[in-house]
Amino acid sequence: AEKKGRVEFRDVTFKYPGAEAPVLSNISFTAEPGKTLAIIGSTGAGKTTLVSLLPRLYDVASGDVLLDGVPVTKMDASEITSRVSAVPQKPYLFSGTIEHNLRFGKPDATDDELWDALETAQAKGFVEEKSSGLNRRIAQGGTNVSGGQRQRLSIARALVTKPNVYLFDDSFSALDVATDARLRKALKAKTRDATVIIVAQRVSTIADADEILVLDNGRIVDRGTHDELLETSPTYQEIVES
Ligand code: DGT
Ligand code: MG
Repeated sequence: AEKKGRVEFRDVTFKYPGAEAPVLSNISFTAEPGKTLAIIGSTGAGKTTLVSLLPRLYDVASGDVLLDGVPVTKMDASEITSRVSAVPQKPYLFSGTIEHNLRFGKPDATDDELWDALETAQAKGFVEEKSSGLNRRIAQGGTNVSGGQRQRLSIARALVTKPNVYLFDDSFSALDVATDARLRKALKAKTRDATVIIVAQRVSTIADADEILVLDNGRIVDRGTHDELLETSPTYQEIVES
């Protein structure tokens, strides 16, 4: 069967409700199953806004966002949620147990699936270190868990649902470089058939992506692989040097 999870943006322009100027203009790209698409750009460039359009946190003003050829505006929320897992830039945890947090997108997941996701997300040791394990309580807002652990639990939660598309919005920035590398290696093995879209700040996080979009001021100013962009994109070079 054909792999599912092809994401296509067709000439997308987007304005926040009530705002005057668009924060995204004429965005077009395709992300394919089995591949990793990365988005990089300075703060305020529009990266989070861009990835919020696929799960329909907002709807586009003009253009189309398509999932396997179908505009997301024609899909219902439960279909999108089951097919697209987004790890937000500010991950949220509910007050409740770790298990409750991990099962959020897939209530019938087995314990093995939870541990497998935790292992991939480099969060297994953190959960094992207390005897309460999966029953460990997370305080409201996840305040008894560090930022990096919140990110990893949020990544594990996304893995549990086994979606066609993963969106990682700056999900690796709170991790040290070694953990970041280990996590992405494990992730790659687990998401082989899925479409992976990664928003990143660090070039090292995305250097091996199949395609990188350089976003500046709401526009894609350059695109290519890491090696191509090093040659062709002054904006990318600036990010590399920063
Ligand atoms: P980051 O996370 O700091 O690297 O920045 P990006 O690239 O994720 O930028 P983004 O998409 O959060 O913001 C793009 C522009 O949109 C920026 O000028 C701020 C504005 N913006 C973001 N969220 C909202 C919102 O909820 N309402 C309005 N009116 N503007 C917003
Ligand atoms: Mg952002």
